[in-house]
Amino acid sequence: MPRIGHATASPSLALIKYWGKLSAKKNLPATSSLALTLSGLETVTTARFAPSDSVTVNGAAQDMQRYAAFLDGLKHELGVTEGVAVDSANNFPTAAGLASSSSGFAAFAGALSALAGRDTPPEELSRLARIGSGSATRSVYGGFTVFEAGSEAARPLRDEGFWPDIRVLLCAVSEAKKPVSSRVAMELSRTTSPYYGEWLRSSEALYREAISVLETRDLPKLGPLIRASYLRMFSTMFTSAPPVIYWLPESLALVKLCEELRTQGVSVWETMDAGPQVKLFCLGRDLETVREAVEKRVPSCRTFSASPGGPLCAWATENDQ
Ligand code: 2P0
Repeated sequence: MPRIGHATASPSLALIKYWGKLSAKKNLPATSSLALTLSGLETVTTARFAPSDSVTVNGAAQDMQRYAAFLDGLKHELGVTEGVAVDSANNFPTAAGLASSSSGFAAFAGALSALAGRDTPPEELSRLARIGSGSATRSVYGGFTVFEAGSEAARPLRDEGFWPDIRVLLCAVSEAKKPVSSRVAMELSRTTSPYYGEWLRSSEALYREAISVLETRDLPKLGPLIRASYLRMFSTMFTSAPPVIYWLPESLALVKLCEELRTQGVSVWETMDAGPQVKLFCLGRDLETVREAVEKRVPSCRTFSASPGGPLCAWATENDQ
């Protein structure tokens, strides 16, 4: 059996959001999401056999409670009976709302599969990654992906070559770890927000329309759907008890900046996830204009640009290569 399993995966940024679960135990999504896998941001993971199970992220030992159900299920499916040491590193801020759990759990599943000497098909890796994190199902694939309500795995929709000119500018306004995990926040939305039912209903309509508009690669048409999805998702957080407010003043400053840029003819459309960071969709020709405007408006903000990224990659070696 090979000694080291390796995997790399990139984060999955949702245009149309997954927010809420049909089953917490099976981690099945209550809404259908449409997402883009991002190049340039990457999780690199290695897995080795060890006397007992351990996980590190960027060198820091993790609380095994968060990983126990995922790791036990994964080992069972892959036929691994030994302990495993899994070490993961991100080249971007972790647990701050830049979707590190999507690439992290996808790469985790890939590295363990490689360690077990398995050539697990992507649809199976996507299903296995789901128990770690819903969005990780999508990070198994490159380009545009979908993860439909009630399904056990994501599927690829269009590969990374489909819309080469689309860009994402990730604007990290704070690198602090988020105060409430997305798992806890989405459960609060489900159980306490009076708007949750309407979110589910209207999200499905947005998803269908976005899938159809994506085919045109027309950003001014897709942008309003991207915006509606994140704002409706946040409406359920703002109206839960207690309310979950991830936004910072700098987040709102960037939302307003996008409004201004659009009035000046720049097609830039923001989205946000479970954190204060703002992610901007634009075309390659507008990227530097948008970046300059962001850095001028919020000088403390760190920006990262991304294009459509490729799928998870997993392999095994006999030693550290
Ligand atoms: C998404 N997010 O579609 C949505 C939008 C954040 C906001 O999926 O509970 O780590 O582990 O399945 O996937 C982030 O939550 O949640 C997420 P779990 P996950 O990208």
